[in-house]
Amino acid sequence: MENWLSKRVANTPDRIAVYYQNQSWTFAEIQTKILFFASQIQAEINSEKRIGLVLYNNLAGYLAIMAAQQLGLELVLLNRRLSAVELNDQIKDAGLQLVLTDGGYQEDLAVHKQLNFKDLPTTGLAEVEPVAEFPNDDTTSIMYTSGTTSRPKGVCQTFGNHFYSAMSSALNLGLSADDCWLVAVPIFHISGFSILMRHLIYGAAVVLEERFDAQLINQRLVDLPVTHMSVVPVMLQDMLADLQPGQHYNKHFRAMLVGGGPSKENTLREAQAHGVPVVQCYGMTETSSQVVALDPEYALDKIGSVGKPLFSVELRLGKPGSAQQQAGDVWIKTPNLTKGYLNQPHLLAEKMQAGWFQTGDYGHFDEEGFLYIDGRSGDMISSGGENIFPDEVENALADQLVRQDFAVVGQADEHWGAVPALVLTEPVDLAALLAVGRQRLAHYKLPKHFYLTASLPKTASGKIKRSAIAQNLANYKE
Ligand code: S0N
Ligand code: MG
Ligand code: MG
Repeated sequence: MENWLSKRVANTPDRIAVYYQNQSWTFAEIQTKILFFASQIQAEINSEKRIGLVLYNNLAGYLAIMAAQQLGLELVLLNRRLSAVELNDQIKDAGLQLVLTDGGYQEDLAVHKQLNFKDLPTTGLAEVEPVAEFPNDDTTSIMYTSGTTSRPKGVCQTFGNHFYSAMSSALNLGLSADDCWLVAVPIFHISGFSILMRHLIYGAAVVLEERFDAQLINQRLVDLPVTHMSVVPVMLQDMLADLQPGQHYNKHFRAMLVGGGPSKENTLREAQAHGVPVVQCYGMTETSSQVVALDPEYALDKIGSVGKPLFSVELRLGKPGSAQQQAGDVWIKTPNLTKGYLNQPHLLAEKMQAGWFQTGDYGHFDEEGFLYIDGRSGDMISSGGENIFPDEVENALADQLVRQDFAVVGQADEHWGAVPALVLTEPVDLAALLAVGRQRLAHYKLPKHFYLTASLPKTASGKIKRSAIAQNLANYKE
C-alpha cells in the first residue's frame, strides 16, 4: 500500500489530526512536523534498519513513531515501566544500536547510542525522502511479551497486520469523518499503538494524554469532541469512581473500548448506569489488538461477554481438527496474526496448528455464540493490563532466597485485578529483598503481599505446585 501518512494527507489534509495539551494540528501540519523529526533521526542513523524507542504518550512520542515509519525503520517499542536490566535484554535480543528516549526518561541503557529527543540535532539537516510504500509483509513494530518458560520475545507486527486489524475494528464500531480517539493507554503497547495506526488509516483525530489521571480524562471527554477511548478495566473503574453526578461525556462519545483483561460485572453495570457506552473486547499483542469485540447493540444483554469474532477473524474452541466445542482453549485464524517472534521462529510454530494460533486462553460460547473468556492456562498474572509471569519474578529474587523453597503466585486484588504474592518458608529481610528486586524488575512486578508457611506443596517430581499455593493463600500467615 501507499505510505499511509502521504495518502492521508493527500486525501484529507485539513482535518484535525492531533490534539495535545491545548493545541491541535491538521494532517498537513502534523506531516510537516513528522518529516522534520524524521530528518533529525536520519542524521543519527547509519545503516540501522531498526531502532528502539522509549516513549510517553505525548507529542514527541507520537512524532517519533510516525517519523521512524516515514524512514522505513522497524520500531522496537520499549515499555518504559520495565527496569533497565529487563530493557537491556530486549535491546540485545533486537540487536539495537540506537535507542531514542523521551526527555523524561532517566535510566542509562546498555546500547551503543542512547539519545534524548531533546538532544537530536536541529540544524544542518538533510531533507527526508519518505518511503513510497508501507508493504503489507514488512514488519513495522516490535513489542516484547514475557512468557511462561522463555525469556521475553519480540512480537513482529506488519503493516498488513495493522491494516486488517484497523479494518475489522471499523466494521464493528463504524466510521465517521468526525471520529476522534483519546489515547491514554500506552503507545508502546498494542492497545495504544493500534490507535495511531487506525488514526492514519481512518483519518480520525487522536487526543494524546501523557498521564492517566481519571479526573482530567473525564473532563477531556466532556470538553473535546472525543468519540472513542480505549481503556483497561482499572482505568474504567477509576474514571467511573471519579465521574460526578450530572457529568456527561460530550454527545458524540460512542465507544469506551475495554480490553486487556477481565472487567468486573459491577464495573460494567456502573458504566451502564452512567450512560457510558462500553464495548468489551479481547485481543493481544500477537494479533495486533482486538480480535473479538461486543457489538455495542448487545452491550446491555451480554454483560461479561467479549462478543463475537471480528470480520477478519475465525475463532474456535478446542483443537483444530476436532469438533468445535462449546467450551475449551481459544484458537484463532486471522490476517492480524504476527508473522513471528523476532529471532525465534520456532516459538510461533509451537503455537500453530493447521493455520490456527493457540492463544493460551480458554472460554465458552453461550447459546447465541457470544464468547466469554474464563481464564488462562499457566500462571500468568494480569495486573492493571500488564502481564507478569511468576517465573520472571522468582528468577529475579532467586539469588537472595537460595536457602529456602519459595513461590510467586497471583492474588486477586480489588484495584489491579491481580498482584504478585510471595510465599516464603523462612523469614527474610523484605526491604533488602525488594531493593534488589526493584533493580531487576518493573515496579508493578514486585510482590505486594508476603506469606510465611512451614512448607510448600510439591508434585511427585518435586516441582512446587503454584496453583495449590494460590488457592491456599488465606491459610498462610501474612
Ligand atoms: C493503569 C495504568 C494507567 C496505571 O498507571 P499510572 O496510574 O500511570 O501509574 P504510575 O503513576 O506509573 O504509578 C503509580 C503506582 O501504581 C503502580 N502501577 C502502575 N501500573 C500498575 C499495574 N499495571 N499494576 C500494578 N501496579 C501498577 C506503580 O508501580 C506505582 O506504584 P507506587 O505507588 O507503589 O509507586 C497503567 O498500568 C497502564 O497504562 N495500564 C494499561 C496497560 C495496557 O494498555 N495494557 C493492555 C495490553 N494489552 C493489549 O494491548 C492487547 C489488548 C488491546 O489491544 C486493547 C486493550 C484495551 C483496550 C483496547 C484494546 C484493543 O484491542 O484495541
Ligand atoms: Mg499516575
Ligand atoms: Mg482515582
